[in-house]
Amino acid sequence: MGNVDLNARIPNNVGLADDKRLLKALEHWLPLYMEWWNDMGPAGFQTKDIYLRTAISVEAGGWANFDYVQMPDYRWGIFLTPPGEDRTIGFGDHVGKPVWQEIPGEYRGNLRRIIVTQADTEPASVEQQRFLGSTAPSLYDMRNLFQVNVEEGRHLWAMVYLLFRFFGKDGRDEAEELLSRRSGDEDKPRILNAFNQPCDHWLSFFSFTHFTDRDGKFQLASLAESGFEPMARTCDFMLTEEVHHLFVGETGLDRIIRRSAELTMETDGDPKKVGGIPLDMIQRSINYWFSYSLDLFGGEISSNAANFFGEGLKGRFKEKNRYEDHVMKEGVKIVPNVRDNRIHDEEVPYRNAMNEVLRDEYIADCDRALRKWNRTLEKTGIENRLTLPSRRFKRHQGIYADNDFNLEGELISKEEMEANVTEWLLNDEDNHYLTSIMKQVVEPGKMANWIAPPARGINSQPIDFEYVRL
Ligand code: BYC
Ligand code: FE
Ligand code: FE
Repeated sequence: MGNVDLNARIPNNVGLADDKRLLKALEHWLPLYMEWWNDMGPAGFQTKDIYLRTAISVEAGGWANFDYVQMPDYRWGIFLTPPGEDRTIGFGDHVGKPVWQEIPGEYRGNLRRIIVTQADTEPASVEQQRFLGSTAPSLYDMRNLFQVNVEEGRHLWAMVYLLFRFFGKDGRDEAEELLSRRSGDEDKPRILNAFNQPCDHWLSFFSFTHFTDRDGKFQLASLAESGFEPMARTCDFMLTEEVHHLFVGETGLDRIIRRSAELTMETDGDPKKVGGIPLDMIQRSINYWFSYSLDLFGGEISSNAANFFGEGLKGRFKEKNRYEDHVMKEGVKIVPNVRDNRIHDEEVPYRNAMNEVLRDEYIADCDRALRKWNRTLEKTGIENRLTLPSRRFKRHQGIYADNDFNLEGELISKEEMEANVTEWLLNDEDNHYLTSIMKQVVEPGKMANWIAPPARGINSQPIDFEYVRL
């Protein structure tokens, strides 16, 4: 364990070579995965050389190698971070006992459900982003898109490894199902709602990688606390890749915001005249993807969440470092809820409010990024500012889903929502306009007019480096 076998057909540091049955099962799944990748992965660029990073080690400083790779030749591998020093369960009813190397029988169902849900999001996002290569605003951005795509593919491998290794026939069946569901499909949709929404232009792509991949950061971080050590260590390594996805989203939006502010001023408030993106459209995209991403944390009041915590399967964000009481059998959390058509504070047993505890952390992180974008706006001299909508706005899951709320989180009527929804959320007209301005830019270093250049290139390369050889 620990040493990375890079020459294996499936690169790994889990000793696959010594487990012939597992190796055989995964080698059987590999061509099915490749078939899915060819059908549903990035359309049109599979035979191009892309400047990609590949995981080659699990050491913090030296895990990545950068080189030109054709995507189907990407080395999708299975990497677990080495175990930490403290190998005891960090929270819940079993706190202090040794971590599990095998699955406790009574938690098999819940673990399977968590792993399958996590796994399902990875190929879903690749499907959602499938056609974006052909409208990339620069080679730099195109490369980043494909980097995210191959790594989401690897995240699927990370979860499928757990399914094959620990769930026998059920795991094999789930692994096949993961390749047969399709984002947005009426009959076989992906499991979670945000992963069935269209992402057909780059404003949505950057909003998605900012807001939706950020759910991934928080979910993976809570799973990295798990008492089931193989899952914890897999999720821990996934987080190292996630950093780049979040960077792509946050800086991508920042670059659009900067450019939109410049164009707004140059055109006396109508950046559409020169193919730019109006700031209110960016705000609608933020509202849209933020509210869908809030849904991904599950219900505010959830017995599932209480069980996952009590059983030691899913902790809080940075459970070990940030909290003192790791059992939380007592205590409540105040959750505003609707009763008699008014919002009242409700006391919820703390464990049942675990989804909301994690959502709080997520919102704080989104707020931090928002402040940064507003500093960008400030620097351009424009007066406009961006905001995050209330956590109650336009929810499809949880206790707020049955009512309508405005951006400030106040209860409103259905009619009021209907009258305002095109002003508040990315709408058909926006999507139509956005797809119309997005034309592929392929000259190294050049950017589409609607986005500012990045501050620097990838892996110390210049911005005009040939990130994709077309
Ligand atoms: N859409 O008790 P509740 C990522 C269902 S993203 C549809 O409120 P729970 C990535 C729920 O399944 C990270 N259905 O929620 C990002 C349940 O259904 P059943 C993904 C939903 O279970 C970008 C019912 O509602 N990882 O990695 O406490 C690119 C009541 O459930 C939704 C994980 O999610 C929804 N949004 O929490 C690539 C981690 N929300 O049983 C990758 C694993 C809830 O009534 N998952 N439902 O049929 C979990 O920990 C939990 O399943 C959830 C839900 C937090 C998602
Ligand atoms: Fe992922
Ligand atoms: Fe991601």
